[in-house]
Amino acid sequence: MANAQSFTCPTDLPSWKALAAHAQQLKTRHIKDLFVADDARFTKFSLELPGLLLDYSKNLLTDETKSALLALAKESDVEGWRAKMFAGEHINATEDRAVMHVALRDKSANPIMIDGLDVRPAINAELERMRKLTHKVRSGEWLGYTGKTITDVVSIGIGGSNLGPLMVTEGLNAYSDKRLKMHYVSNVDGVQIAEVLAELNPETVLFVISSKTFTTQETMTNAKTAEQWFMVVAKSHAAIAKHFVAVSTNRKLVTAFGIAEENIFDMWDWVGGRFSLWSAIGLPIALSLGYEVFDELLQGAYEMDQHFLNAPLDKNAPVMMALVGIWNSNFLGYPAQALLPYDQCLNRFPAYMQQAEMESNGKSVNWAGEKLSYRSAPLIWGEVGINGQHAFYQMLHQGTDIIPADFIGSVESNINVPSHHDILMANFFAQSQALMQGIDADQVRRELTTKGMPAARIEEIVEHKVHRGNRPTNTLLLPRVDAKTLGSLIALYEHKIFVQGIIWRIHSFDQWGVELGKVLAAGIQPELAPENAVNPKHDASTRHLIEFYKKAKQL
Ligand code: G6Q
Repeated sequence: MANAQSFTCPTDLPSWKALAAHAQQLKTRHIKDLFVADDARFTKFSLELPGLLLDYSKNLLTDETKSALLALAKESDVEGWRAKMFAGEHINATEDRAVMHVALRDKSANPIMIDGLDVRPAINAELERMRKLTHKVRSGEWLGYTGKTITDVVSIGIGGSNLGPLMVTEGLNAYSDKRLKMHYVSNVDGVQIAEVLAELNPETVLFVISSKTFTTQETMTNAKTAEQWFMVVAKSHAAIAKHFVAVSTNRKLVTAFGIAEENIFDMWDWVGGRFSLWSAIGLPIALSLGYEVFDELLQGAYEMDQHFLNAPLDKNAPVMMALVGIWNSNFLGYPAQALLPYDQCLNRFPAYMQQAEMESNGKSVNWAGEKLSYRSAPLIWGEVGINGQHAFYQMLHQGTDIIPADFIGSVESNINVPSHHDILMANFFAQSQALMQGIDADQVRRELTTKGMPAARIEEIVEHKVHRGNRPTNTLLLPRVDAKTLGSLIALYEHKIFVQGIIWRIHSFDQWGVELGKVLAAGIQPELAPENAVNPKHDASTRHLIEFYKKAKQL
């Protein structure tokens, strides 16, 4: 297995030790003073790529920090591991798999070798099948069992088989011709599917069942409910072929479910669920926006892959974002990381990236299974920034914890409503400035005095109005949120996650932490039936909760 070789714990690396000592000095400094001291700060700590500006100058870092962070990347052999990932080595060691979502968007003509096999023909074949299906459905050529065209698509899947397509279709809605109405069902709470089905006609709906394993309980339950709803009206199993398609690695189970062979889209075990929107899991994206738009998304991601592969580390956006994140979390001790898009099209981006980062890097043992003595993924959370300003920004500005944030905005809005975008962007620029600069007591006093407030009253409230600032942010500016820039943005974060996982020496591509709860739920489920007893071996809390639930249900 690829990671089982000996490795140096990051805390033993000279660069880590240097960074730890350096952090003690820098903690006494203020970012605004670093700007005063260095006219070239923005130029030094920003990167301009085609379609993306990354400004990381509003972080508490200097030239010395940057050099030491780059040394950390070198000493951690980020470049070597990057080469291994792109070469299809089994870097997902606990599952003994390659990690090759990059293959899905590789626009070169070169062979892509995984386990001794060129997978390019298989990838291209699936893309071509996606293109054809998309064309047929969108053009009206694909007819339902009563000869009507498809008007609605219901995508059933959860986690990695849901969040990506949902985020992208919602985000790029401005590019949709609205020929098909999209619906997403992920929750096993029947409320969601019931509400979706209530407004649909079985004759004009296409269900896309997306599940890499085709065993996920939530997805299978929703798929069965959809099938039953459909059969009540259609009454013919043959009709299913015109209304159900599936995306999975598990053809056997999909066929057993009753979905026609020709309606099964393949994916592969070397694509992790949370990195799978580039595969046929992205079918709802293509159906909603057209295959060409999906292809643009792939193109954008491919361009970021090429940048990640080829740019020197100090000019490499994913690498620099990863290093700045590590600096903030491991050396300055900040416990979380906010994602704050100032573009409605990125509404779901924080939720999507929350899964990508926290499921990948929320681990507490290293490659050798030893307990980490340092933090891995910080808490990743966020919300559209302008809404956040009226909700949780209070804590970002004045709370006891410092929460570094990524501000993501665009030069042009996808829908130009006069005057709105500049108002939005004025807030975008102002908030990261405010977080960095803050406002001290003397400034507050001056402002309140100018407003005519009596001195005694000023002294009562001055400390409450002080913003200490020194709160780090990155700013990412896109020309606009279109398929290509969104593809690049997602890939940027994917590679950031990869780099951080390598430096932390953790397995980023497994997710064993989601298993235990599933196993326990399977044991509890039969206990919820009235005729069955609650397991007396449960802890007292769980036992009482289940008993309370069962009793209340029978009232
Ligand atoms: C992603 C995770 C997880 C997964 C879902 C759905 O990396 O593994 O979110 O995508 O549990 O799994 P299936 O696609 O197998 O239904």
